[in-house]
Amino acid sequence: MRIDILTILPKLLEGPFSESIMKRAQEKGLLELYIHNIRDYSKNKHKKVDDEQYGGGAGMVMTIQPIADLIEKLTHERDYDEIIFMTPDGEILEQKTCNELSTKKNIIILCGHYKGIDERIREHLITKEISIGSYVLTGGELAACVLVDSIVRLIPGVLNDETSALTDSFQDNLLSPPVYTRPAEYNGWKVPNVLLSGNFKKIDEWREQKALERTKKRRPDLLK
Ligand code: 6GU
Repeated sequence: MRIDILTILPKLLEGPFSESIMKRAQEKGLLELYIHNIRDYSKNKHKKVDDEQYGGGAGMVMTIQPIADLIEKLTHERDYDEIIFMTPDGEILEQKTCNELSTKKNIIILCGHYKGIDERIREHLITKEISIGSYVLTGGELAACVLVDSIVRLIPGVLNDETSALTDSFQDNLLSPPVYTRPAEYNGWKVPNVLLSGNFKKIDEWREQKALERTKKRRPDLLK
């Protein structure tokens, strides 16, 4: 899978993808990630990427030209399945969308900033708008990191069996059951006996029941 991220703050994105599983996905050739600096495409003599909004009002707006030129350059080189804009007024990201996006070949992710971007970019160039929750971030970069991480870990071969995405919370609309490791007792805090029993049928039943209990208590909305 190829992901192109368009940003005015490329440094914010480089760190998270240079470590651990995201780094390994790239080394294994399962993810091709390109981070583009929108400013590099500005034809303005001061490399400006924003301007005052028409009609007046506080806050700068990202201009069309550098973003449109960059998107046009990319779409001439290959076909993209989605051109996504990260914005707090987009559709809230759910596992279902992560699953769908993980099957795509090429996607572009545009990170918004300032008051927003010129509406005509959204109207004419964007195919999907995503928010990562009902709160406001200073820009779309951290949200883009969340989105990419949630997609890439679903690409076959990215996770090993131990960390397999199949047993994730949310994949079956259930939260995960509690987990324990050695020692069996710490400060008088005990691991549930059933997990030490060696009876795997009982253990599976216990885990299922705990997952259901936890979901009912914490996220009843998932059971609807
Ligand atoms: Cl995608 N962008 C910004 N700026 N804030 C957000 C968001 C995105 N998702 C939640 N809050």
